[in-house]
Amino acid sequence: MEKKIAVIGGMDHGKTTFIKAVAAVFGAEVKNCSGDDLNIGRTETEIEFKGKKYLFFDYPAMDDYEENIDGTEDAAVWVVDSCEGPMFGSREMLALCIERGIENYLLFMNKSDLVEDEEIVELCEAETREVMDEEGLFSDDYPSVSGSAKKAHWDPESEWGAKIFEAVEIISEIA
Ligand SMILES: Nc1nc2c(ncn2[C@@H]2O[C@H](COP(=O)(O)OP(=O)(O)O)[C@@H](O)[C@H]2O)c(=O)[nH]1
Ligand SMILES: [Mg+2]
Repeated sequence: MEKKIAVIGGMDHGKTTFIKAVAAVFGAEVKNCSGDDLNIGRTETEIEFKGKKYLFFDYPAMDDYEENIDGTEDAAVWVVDSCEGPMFGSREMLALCIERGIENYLLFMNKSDLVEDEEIVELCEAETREVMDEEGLFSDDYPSVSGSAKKAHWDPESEWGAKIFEAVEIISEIA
């Protein structure tokens, strides 16, 4: 059975780029699935890893998540812009996932190519974990990877690509 991995996070924090990076690293196709008028622009890719299939997907807006997240997802990747931290709106998205029954989470601290001071990433991650705690998760239980979806998408063979690989490896362990 295919594992379903929701990619969540604030607008422009890099959800779709993360999916493109996963596709690039695993040599998979990216699909832009346009649905009906209410529900357009789902991006997805399906990869195979260690004999299992994983479907990564995101949507453009909170409404789409509201409509589609149903708890059958095996995990969620929370993509956070490392320059900004958890954006207003992403808390609601996390709360929705928790409420609908998603239990497994990976934090992906994105855009680390733009951050000069490593402390900023750490601060943003700490803020993100605070949101998780406030939403009732025990944030220490959840892994994180910091990387750059954009760089990995451009150059999947690079060290940035290796970070995406690491993220998928972790997902295969938690999902
Ligand atoms: N510098 C940099 N830009 C990124 C990175 N990931 C995404 N972006 C850019 O951020 C913008 C928003 O990305 P997108 O994936 O569409 O965000 P989404 O709204 O969360 O799906 C785009 O211009 C991306 O090229 C990254 O790791 N580094
Ligand atoms: Mg998107």
